[in-house]
Amino acid sequence: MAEPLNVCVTGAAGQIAYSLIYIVAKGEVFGPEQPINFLLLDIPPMMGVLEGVVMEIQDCAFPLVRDVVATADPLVGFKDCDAAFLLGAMPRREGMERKDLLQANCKIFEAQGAALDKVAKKTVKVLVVGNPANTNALICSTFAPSIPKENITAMTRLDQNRATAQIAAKLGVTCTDVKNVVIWGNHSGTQFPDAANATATVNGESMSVYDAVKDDNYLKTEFIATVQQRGAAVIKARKLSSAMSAAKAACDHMRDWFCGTPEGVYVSMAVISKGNTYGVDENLMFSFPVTVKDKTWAIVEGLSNEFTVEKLMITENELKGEREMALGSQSA
Ligand code: NAX
Repeated sequence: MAEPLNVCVTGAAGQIAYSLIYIVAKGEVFGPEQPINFLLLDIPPMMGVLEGVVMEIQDCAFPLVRDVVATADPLVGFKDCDAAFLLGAMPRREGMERKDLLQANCKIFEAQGAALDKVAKKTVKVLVVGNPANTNALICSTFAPSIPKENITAMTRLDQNRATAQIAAKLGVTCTDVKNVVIWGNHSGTQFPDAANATATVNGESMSVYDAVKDDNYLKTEFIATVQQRGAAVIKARKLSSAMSAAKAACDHMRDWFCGTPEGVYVSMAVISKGNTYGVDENLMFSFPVTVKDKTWAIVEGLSNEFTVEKLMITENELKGEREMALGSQSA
C-alpha cells in the first residue's frame, strides 16, 4: 500500500467537515487504495466537540484511516500536509459590514497562510471553502510565498454542481448527462453560471444545452438567478447553510485536482489569474473552466462571447473591491 497522505481539514468541528471527513475517509477523493492521516484543526473552544468527531472517526473503523490528530495549532495541523481543506472561517454576524468580515477573515487566512508556508509540503494542494472563499484564498496565498500560487484555489464547484443539477432537472436527464457548465468569477451573488458551451445527452444523443433546453431566455435569466441565489434558498429552508452539498463539492474539486479531469470535460475552480486570460486582472482568485492533468490545472480558453464579457466584468469588479478591502496596499 502507498504511504499515507496527510490531509488537513480546518473548521473540523463544523457542519461541512462532518460530511466531508466521511467522504474522504471512504477513499472517494484520493482513491480506494490510498491511506489517510487526518489533521483536524479548529479553534480552542471547539476542542471538546472535535474530540467527539475523532471518536466517531474511530468508531467508523475506516480501513484507510491511519492517524487522526486534533489540534488548535495551525503549525501542528498543517505539518507536512499534502492536501488541505480550509473550511474554517469567521461567519458574518448580524450588523457586521462586509469590510469587517473581510478584515476578520484576513487575520485568519494570513495566519493560516503563514503556517502553511512554514510547515506544509511545498506541493500541498489547498482548497479554500470558508467564505468569502475567493478572497480568503488570495490572502492565504499572499502570506504563503514559498507555496506556488497554483497550489491554492477556492471552491466554486458547489455552484457548478447546482447549475448542472438545474439543467438536468429541466431536461429530465441525470446529472452525468450534463457536462461543461461553467461558473465564472466569485463565489457570491455576482458569479456567472454559463451554459453556453455545455452539452447534454438526451435520448442517447449529445447536443448543446441551448439546443436541448430550447429556451434561451430561461438560460440567460432564471437559470442564472436560481444558481446565484441557491445558497440563500438553502439557508432560508434549513436555517443553516449548505453542508452536505458543500462537502460533496469540495471532495469533487480535490478529487479532480489529484486524479485529473476526464477527456473532454472541464470543471470550475477559482484559481490565481495571471492577467492573460479572458481579460481578467492579474492576482485575483477567479473561477475559470479548467482541465487537470498530472495534478496541474490549465484554464480552458476561447469559451467567451459578448454576453460573457459583460458578466465577467461585474464579478471581476466585486473581486477587485474585496481584494482592496482585505489587503489594501498589499493587493498589488
Ligand atoms: P460551521 O460554522 O458549522 O463550522 C465552521 C468551523 O470553523 C467551526 O467549528 C469554527 O470553530 C471553525 N473555525 C473558525 N475559525 C477558525 C480558525 N481560525 N481555524 C480553524 N477553525 C476555525 O460552518 P460550515 O457550515 O462548516 O461552513 C464553513 C465555511 O464554508 C463557512 O465560511 C461558509 O460560509 C462556507 N461555505 C462555502 C461554500 C462555498 O461554496 N465556497 C458553500 C458552503 C458554505 O456556505
